[in-house]
Amino acid sequence: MMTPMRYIVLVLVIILSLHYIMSFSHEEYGKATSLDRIKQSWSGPNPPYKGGIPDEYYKPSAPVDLPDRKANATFVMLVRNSDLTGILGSMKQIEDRFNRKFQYPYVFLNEEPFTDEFKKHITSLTDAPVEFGLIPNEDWVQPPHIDEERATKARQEMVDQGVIYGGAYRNMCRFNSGLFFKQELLQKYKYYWRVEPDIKIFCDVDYDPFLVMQDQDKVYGFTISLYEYPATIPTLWDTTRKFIKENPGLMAPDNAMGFISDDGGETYNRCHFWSNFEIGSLDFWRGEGYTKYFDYLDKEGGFYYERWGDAPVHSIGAALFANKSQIHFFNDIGYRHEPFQHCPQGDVHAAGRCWCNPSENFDYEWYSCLNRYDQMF
Ligand SMILES: Nc1nc2c(ncn2[C@@H]2O[C@H](COP(=O)(O)OP(=O)(O)OP(=O)(O)O)[C@@H](O)[C@H]2O)c(=O)[nH]1
Ligand SMILES: *[C@@H]1O[C@H](CO)[C@@H](O)[C@H](O)[C@H]1NC(C)=O
Ligand SMILES: *[C@@H]1O[C@H](CO)[C@@H](O)[C@H](O)[C@H]1NC(C)=O
Ligand SMILES: [Mg+2]
Repeated sequence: MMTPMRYIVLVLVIILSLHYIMSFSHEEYGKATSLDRIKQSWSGPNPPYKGGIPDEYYKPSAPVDLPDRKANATFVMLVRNSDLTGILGSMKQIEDRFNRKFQYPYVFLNEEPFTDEFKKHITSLTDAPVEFGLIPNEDWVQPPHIDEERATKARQEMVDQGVIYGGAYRNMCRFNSGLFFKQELLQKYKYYWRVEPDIKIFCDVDYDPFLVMQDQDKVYGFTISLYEYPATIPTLWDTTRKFIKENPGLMAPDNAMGFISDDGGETYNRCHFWSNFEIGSLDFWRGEGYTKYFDYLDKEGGFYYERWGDAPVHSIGAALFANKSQIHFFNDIGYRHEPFQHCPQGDVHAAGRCWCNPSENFDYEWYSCLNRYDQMF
């Protein structure tokens, strides 16, 4: 005997099955179901948006007039699948303020495979090429020469001192310091723009910063600089000094030592470029000076025995192995990564149609290093 409840369930199952079968077998029926509409909205290239309003109300975008000349460059985003919302926000701003007109490609990197959902949302934001890369395990995890017992103890000591971030953060810092530019998908590029989740781009970027780098032989560009927490880098400078002594001749003749040291290299003043924003040369990191420097630091183990960040490591690398004129302050790029922002001042503000408050600007706050950069010139 069938109870009334079982009868209802049976009828429901039949209706749902029919619906499911019809949605595949009958095209028109399938289009009417919401599941299918979502699926269609995800398949690029992206058609112009039409929301069921009569055509006369739409103003179609003019076709993009691509520049005659482009640099050999890409955006780079290291993110987790869980960073999707944050990176979509960043990417949308990059597209609207800059890349809609320039169409530079994107490279996404992750130590885990990106999900299909992640890829569909990301590719729907741009018409530029997007590639998704999986970081090889050996480029991500703690290398075998690290003494785990010593590393665990160091992590615990830092937690006790209230210095946060655990093991995964250390992998990320090491990867960003010395391994991102070695990834397969980046080999075909010379310049990169690093973008993190949840940033803000305040102004229109109507020119091509990559071409500025390329044409003017720049190797590193920044918007914000500041002091590093001493607890994360107790031996970084001693290690750097040892490296310099053992490798004379690698330093650039007109280097930016003045930015990182107030006494000609005796001590590190802890100034660094904030590396969540970087427009830089991949070939510079791949060059002899920085390659040897990173390998030396990596062997020393401070990424794990302390918490060396990619910001001071990149900054010291750029300051030592590049001429100071090759390090560029992107004053006209209004930028925020919590909790600091660079908001262009004066004429630059209006010219870029910036939406930040000019009085909220980190440039010459007491914790900023921009004045030291200025003083070199
Ligand atoms: N794939 C992957 N990306 C990571 C991981 N940890 C951090 N990232 C990315 O690395 C970059 C820096 O990480 P954040 O957590 O933003 O570090 P932070 O900027 O020092 O700290 P916040 O102030 O929290 O932003 C961001 O682009 C993150 O999305 C990780 O474990 N896996
Ligand atoms: C772009 O730069 C990379 C790295 O230097 C190089 O291997 C590649 O040949 C360059 N591509 C073009 C089109 O110039
Ligand atoms: C720095 O400038 C000098 C000339 O002043 C030049 O010989 C050298 O190649 C430059 N260094 C780099 C890294 O471009
Ligand atoms: Mg961040």
